[in-house]
Amino acid sequence: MLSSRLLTLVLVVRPGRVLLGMKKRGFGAGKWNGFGGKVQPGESIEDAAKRELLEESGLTVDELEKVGNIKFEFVGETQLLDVHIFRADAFHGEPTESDEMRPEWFDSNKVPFSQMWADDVLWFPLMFQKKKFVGYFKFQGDDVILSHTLEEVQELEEVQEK
Ligand code: 95F
Repeated sequence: MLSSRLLTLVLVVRPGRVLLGMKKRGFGAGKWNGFGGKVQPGESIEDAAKRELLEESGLTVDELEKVGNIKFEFVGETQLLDVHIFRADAFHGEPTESDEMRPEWFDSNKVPFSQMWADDVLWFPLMFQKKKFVGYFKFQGDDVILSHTLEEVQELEEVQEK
């Protein structure tokens, strides 16, 4: 029996560009990623996504588009990480470095996949095309994908938030 933990991930996109943050400490340190983190008890997933985006990048958004849901298993760990992925096409504020993240804009065709989680290269193209997707990745350590599934879907399913 594998319990799961809800996490959020937000990609801020401008025409031809994407904002990524260099994770400065903790889980995923040294990797570029979107902005996100843990959903707190009693908080909706979307509110958590907006909160973490603000805390880590200094940006606020009026609207987030749900784009994906990926469940990650790490061999030897008992918790499945259930990551809800959002895209923001508009925002307020200026990207600002936080304790957690150093933000930087990248051209969409120069995304630094070699310094990112190994799954990202597989689903960023879908995210850029505004396609919705669900997936499952089984990692061994932080860098090796043992197996995965990834499929485009018409609609993302509602989540039981508890
Ligand atoms: C991506 C991840 C992970 C992986 C780290 C934890 O916060 C949510 C995002 N996150 N993001 N793209 N891949 C393997 C670790 C679960």
